[in-house]
Amino acid sequence: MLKPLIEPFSVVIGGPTGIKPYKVKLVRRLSDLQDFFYNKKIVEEKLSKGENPTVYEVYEVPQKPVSRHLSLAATIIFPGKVGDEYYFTKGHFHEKEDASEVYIGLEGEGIILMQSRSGEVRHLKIEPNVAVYIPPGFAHRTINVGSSKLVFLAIYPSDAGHDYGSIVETGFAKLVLEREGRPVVVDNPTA
Ligand code: M6P
Ligand code: ZN
Repeated sequence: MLKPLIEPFSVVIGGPTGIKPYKVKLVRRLSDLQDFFYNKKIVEEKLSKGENPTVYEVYEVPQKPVSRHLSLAATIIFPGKVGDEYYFTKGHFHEKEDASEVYIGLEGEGIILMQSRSGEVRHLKIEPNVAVYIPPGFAHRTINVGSSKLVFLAIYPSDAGHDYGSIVETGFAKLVLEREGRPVVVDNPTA
């Protein structure tokens, strides 16, 4: 039987939301990321002073969560740090283990940290004119290592799902920290 047709559409890339139009907006503030930054003391201090900055925003055009669809999302990570650790996305494994993803850099400079279930770590640069392929089985976190916002487009199977629990439990084996004004990838002492 023929599957019902989905209407083709396009989005415009650029502007304050990364893509336009979008369907869903997510805002992740420092309080949402309390369990993810390695220096929890600094996070607590900031929050207790009433500081709760937006770390990143996601503008999505999701499709029905079935395997024949791809979803689009633009992510904007603002520049900033918690102590010496640059702002980042939570990072996730896909619930559907065979789901891959493509990131395309639009603005700013960042690092994509990838880690397999068995602890193998890879990292690649993301910046304008760079597309990064994230193979199945790698958790992925994006870190803004620049002084302006980092914007990237993500394209992923709509039924990929997000598993954040494993990241909270074990942490990424590497951290991206500022040392003498430059980003360095170091071992995570708490992982
Ligand atoms: C990209 C995609 C989204 C993801 C977002 C933020 O746009 O990978 O699926 O939600 O980045 O990343 P996270 O969900 O790890 O916070
Ligand atoms: Zn993903």
